[in-house]
Amino acid sequence: MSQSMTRRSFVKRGTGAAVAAAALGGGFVSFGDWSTAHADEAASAEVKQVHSLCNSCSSKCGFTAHVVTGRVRTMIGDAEHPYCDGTLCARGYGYADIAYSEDRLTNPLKRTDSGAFEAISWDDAIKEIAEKIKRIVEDDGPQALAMIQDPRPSGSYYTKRFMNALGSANVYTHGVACNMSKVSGTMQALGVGDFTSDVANANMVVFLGRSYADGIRPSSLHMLKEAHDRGVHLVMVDPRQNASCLYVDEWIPIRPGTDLAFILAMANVLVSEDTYDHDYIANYTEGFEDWAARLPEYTPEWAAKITGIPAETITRLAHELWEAAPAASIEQGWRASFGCSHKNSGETARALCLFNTLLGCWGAEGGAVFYPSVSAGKLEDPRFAAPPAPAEKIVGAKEFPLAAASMGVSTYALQQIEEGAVKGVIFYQSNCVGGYSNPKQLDEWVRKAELSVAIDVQMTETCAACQYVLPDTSYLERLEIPEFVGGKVPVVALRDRVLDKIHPETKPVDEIFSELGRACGVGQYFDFTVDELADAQLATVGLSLAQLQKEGIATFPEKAYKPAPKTTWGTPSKKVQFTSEACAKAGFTPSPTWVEPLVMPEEGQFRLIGGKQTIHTHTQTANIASLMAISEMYGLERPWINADVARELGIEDGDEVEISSDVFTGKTRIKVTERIEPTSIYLPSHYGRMIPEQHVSYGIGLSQMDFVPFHIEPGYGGTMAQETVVTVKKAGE
Ligand SMILES: Nc1nc2c(c(=O)[nH]1)N[C@H]1C(S)=C(S)[C@@H](COP(=O)(O)OP(=O)(O)OC[C@H]3O[C@@H](n4cnc5c(=O)[nH]c(N)nc54)[C@H](O)[C@@H]3O)O[C@H]1N2
Ligand SMILES: Nc1nc2c(c(=O)[nH]1)N[C@H]1C(S)=C(S)[C@@H](COP(=O)(O)OP(=O)(O)OC[C@H]3O[C@@H](n4cnc5c(=O)[nH]c(N)nc54)[C@H](O)[C@@H]3O)O[C@H]1N2
Ligand code: SF4
Ligand SMILES: [Mo]
Repeated sequence: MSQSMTRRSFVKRGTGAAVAAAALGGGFVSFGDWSTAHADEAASAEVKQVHSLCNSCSSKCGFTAHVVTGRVRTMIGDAEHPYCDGTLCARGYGYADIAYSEDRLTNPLKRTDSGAFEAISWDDAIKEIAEKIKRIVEDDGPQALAMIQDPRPSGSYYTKRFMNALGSANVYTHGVACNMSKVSGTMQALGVGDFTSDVANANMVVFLGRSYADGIRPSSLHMLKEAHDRGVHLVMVDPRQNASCLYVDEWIPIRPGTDLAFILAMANVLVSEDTYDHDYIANYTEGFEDWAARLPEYTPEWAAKITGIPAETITRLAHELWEAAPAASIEQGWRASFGCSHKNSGETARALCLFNTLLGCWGAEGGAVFYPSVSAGKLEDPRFAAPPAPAEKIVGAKEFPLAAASMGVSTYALQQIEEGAVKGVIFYQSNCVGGYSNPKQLDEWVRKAELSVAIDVQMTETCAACQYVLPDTSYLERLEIPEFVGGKVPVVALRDRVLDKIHPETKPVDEIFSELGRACGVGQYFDFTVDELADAQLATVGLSLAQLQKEGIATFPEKAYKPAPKTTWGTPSKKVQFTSEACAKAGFTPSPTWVEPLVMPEEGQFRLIGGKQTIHTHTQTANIASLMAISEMYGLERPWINADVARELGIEDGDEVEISSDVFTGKTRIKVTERIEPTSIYLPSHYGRMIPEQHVSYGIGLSQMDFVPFHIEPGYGGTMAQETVVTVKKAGE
């Protein structure tokens, strides 16, 4: 940003509200070198303000983009957006560069017999893909098709509509490699997938590896800081001293994969000492006696041996939580311990919910709460009528009965290509091959499919495995359907067209699936534009598209959260379920007990763990030059090893090391630190991209998933991303 510009603030928000460029305030990322190079041009040009939603991670924060001569100059986070809370994170700014990336896909591509990709026309691409889809549906039925997509507003809607129109139930998300086991375990206990720890108002919160300062959602991080400033007792139980530890009182190192033992032992302390919320248990729960009878063997001493946390610390934390209750909880986490990492992730999530039940914290101020949300009502216009519900359940539902059907076991669906049950697969905004399980294995299966299509903005591991690659517009160039977001005050917000289309041969998701739908003979379900659909959905909540485009975000204050104890639940019994018939049928005990991780590191071995870094998202930001420059400046791609262990192995900070698992060996520089417990190696999640067309990210660092064999968490369907052990030695020795 040019320093010579006069600064004053905008007084009015509104699409198209044109103000002088001199009005720009603030200044952060470069958005390339454009701003300085074009400062004079900008000074005389008009600034257009457009409200939209970030696409750099699933939080989809709201912002107002300031556009000058067709380029994004700055973005201001929406104060009312429940996830953004007025601030975007570094990734939100950095990822805006994707629109102008030199590595953008600009034409449909088809893999030729030689293995190289060549450009083809949209007409040919749609025709050829539709022919293959029709043939698969005719010969093998619609369940032989699978769609894997990242849950974003238009993507979720159009991919599901397209698949259901063909008769297929097989719409998958990235859940297997994210939070599916957590959602599924929580469903078994509570009949709902998520809750929120009211950190700001709590007396005490224990985090099991959920790091608000690494796995960023701005509002959560603000809440953590606020709680810390207020003196809330915050405890981080994590193999690493992660970045959130800046704001907590205690870091308690734990051996990864053992959180379930820690929870069971704390539950045992409370139940054996008769310190739990008897009234709540008596009135609003079912099956408590079953759990109470199973807990005695899980003593703090037993758990200490497994977790590495001293028995007295486990006992003390249980006592402190009870004293702080009901304004206390174990935070529900997102990915690491419960989401998808271990053989016991789903059961860890279930036990966590039951432990919180002992505290009587559901719905209590400072406890664990459920924020309201609003959704679009039924659309009367017959053009929007939903296709009939598919006759069968999503492939994988039988084999993984506890897996949330709204997410599905995508990796199992790909495995079914080998078995011949799945013949065609389409990826929308998903780098499944690069990150959902072992990439080599997934690549092999995708290449065997009769039809494989990836819709993306740049070449990726997933695109490289497919026959057809279709170029989407970037998120800054398309309107999507409204996004309803739950929160203290629920809102609806909109991704809008911030920029005109940059590459003429790219198409937004709504057009791609509408055209494919027509070519596949189900065009009657796509007889509307995205603008019409968005307007119709908004009309059901008393708004219009034009209004939301002008305002950017609409709040529903009449639906605002009011603290009240939660006494009815979405389970079959309408109570918190200490026992679950479905879990018992899937081979677990009716109430949760200890489940060994699949592998445990022995002498000389380490569990390879992952974790987010503040400035990157999964695999998608590694190719953003401004963000990767920060990684390179600070050596962020380096794995971490415990300092004492490194000394024993003769490894020094910055040494090149060789890391090996059963399925992969890789070399990289290492970071030696006191901030990790001795049985773990931490590999930041975002590196090791091996796609030459990604000019920035290619070949930097290692990818965690390469080290993990293909396997699936029993019952729950998670990818078991941390069920692998590795050895480490100095390279060349
Ligand atoms: N910067 C950034 N923010 C993001 C994302 C991103 O890619 N980048 N992605 C978003 C998404 S989709 C998600 S799912 C969330 C993920 O957010 P988190 O759930 O916070 O995810 P992770 O970073 O995987 O893990 C958090 C911590 O768990 C620790 N950990 C690893 N294994 C264990 C274990 O067995 N037990 C315990 N107790 N701790 C363990 C790690 O050291 C790490 O510090 O972040 C969201 N926000
Ligand atoms: N190696 C590795 N694997 C991981 C993770 C990790 O951090 N590292 N994180 C795990 C977690 S928590 C999750 S939630 C999942 C996330 O898994 P995904 O949702 O698959 O996320 P990404 O790996 O970032 O891949 C997103 C893909 O979408 C593309 N994309 C971006 N914008 C657009 C767009 O506007 N249109 C289209 N069509 N495509 C677009 C990107 O280029 C990228 O290929 O991955 C899991 N697996
Ligand atoms: S948390 Fe950051 S990357 Fe994610 S949507 Fe918000 S601003 Fe974008
Ligand atoms: Mo995730």
